[in-house]
Amino acid sequence: MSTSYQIASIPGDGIGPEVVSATIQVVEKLAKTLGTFQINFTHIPWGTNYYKEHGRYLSEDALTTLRKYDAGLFGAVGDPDVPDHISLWGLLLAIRGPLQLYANVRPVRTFPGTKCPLNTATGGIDWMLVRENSEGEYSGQGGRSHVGQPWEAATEVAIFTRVGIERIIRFAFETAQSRPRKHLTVVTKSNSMRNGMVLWDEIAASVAKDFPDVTWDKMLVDAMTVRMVWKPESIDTIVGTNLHMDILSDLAAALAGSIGIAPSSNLDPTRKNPSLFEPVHGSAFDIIGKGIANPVGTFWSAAEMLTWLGEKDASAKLMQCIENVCAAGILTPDLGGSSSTQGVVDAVCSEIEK
Ligand code: GGG
Repeated sequence: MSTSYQIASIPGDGIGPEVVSATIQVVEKLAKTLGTFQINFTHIPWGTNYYKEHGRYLSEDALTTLRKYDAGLFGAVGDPDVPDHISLWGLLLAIRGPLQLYANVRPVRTFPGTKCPLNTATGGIDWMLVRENSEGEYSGQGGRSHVGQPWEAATEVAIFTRVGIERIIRFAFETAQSRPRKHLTVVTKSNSMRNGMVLWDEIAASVAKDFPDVTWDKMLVDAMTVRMVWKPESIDTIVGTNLHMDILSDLAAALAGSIGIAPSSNLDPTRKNPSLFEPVHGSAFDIIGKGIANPVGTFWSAAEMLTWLGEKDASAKLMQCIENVCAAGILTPDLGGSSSTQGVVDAVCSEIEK
C-alpha cells in the first residue's frame, strides 16, 4: 500500500495563490502518474485577506492545526495595504519560531533556461545555503522609546544561544558531508560584532572536530559577497545567521540566474513538527493576476518536500521534468520567455506523463 501524505497548503498573499495552485496541479499529476504515493492538499486561508477579516494572520489554534499535517506548502507573504513587519511577523515568523523550524535550507543551482551572470567553468553554480531560522537578528526583541521625539531611540536585539548555534552548525556540517565536495563556509561578522558572532566562531571550530572529512573555512559576511561574485567555484555549502543568509540567499539566487526558481525548506530536523516549504521569492504584487508568475521556485520547493517526506524517486522525477521544460525554453517572462504560469504547468504535466 502506498503512503498517503496530508499537506497544509497556505498560499498566502500576492502571487502565492497562483504558484501554489500551479504546484498542486503538478504534484497531484505526479502522484497519479507514479502511483507510488498519495497526497492530499488542504487549503488554509491565512494571509492578508484573513488578517483584514479576523485581525490576525493565523488562526488562534494555528500551531495545533499545522501539527496535524505531514508538511506545509507556503506561497508568499506581503501586501501593499499592510506594513511588511506586521505581515511577516504575523504569518511566516509566527510559524518558523514556535514550530522550531530552525534550519532554512536553500539550494542554489543554475538551471537550463536560466543564465548565470558569472564566469564559471561549468557555466553555472551549485551551492547549498543553510540559514539559521529561529533566532539571531530575527528574535523580535528590542523596543522603541520617546516615540516621535527628536531623541527617539529604537533597539533591535539579536539573540544567539549556544543550543541554537550548535544545532544549525552541526546541521550544516552534515549537509556539507552529504555533498560531493564536502566543504563548508561559516559566515559571521565577528570582527565588529564581538559577542554573538564570536560565539558562532567558537562553536564552529568545536563542531568541526566531529567532521574530519569536511573541509571548512570562515568568512566575514561582507567579504563573502565578494567571494560569491569573484570566486564562485570556491564555494559549496554556506551557513550563517538569519539575517546574513536571508541576504546572501537572494544574492545567490540572482547569481544562479533567477530568484524565480529558488526553493526554500524550513525544516525541523528533529521531525517533531511538520516542515514548511516555500519559494524564496515574495508576493510580487506588481504581477498579481497576470498569469505570468514563475511557478518553478514552488515546484522545486515541492520536490524538496517530497525528498523530506521520503519520496526521493518522485522528487527526482519532478526535478527532471522541470529541467526538461526549462531546457525546452518554456519559461515565464522573468526568465526571458513568453509562457504563462499555466503554460509551464501544462508542459511539466506532459513531461510527467512521458
Ligand atoms: N515565499 C517567501 C516570502 O514570501 N518571503 C517574504 C519575506 O520577506 N521573507 C523573509 C524571510 O524569509 O525571512
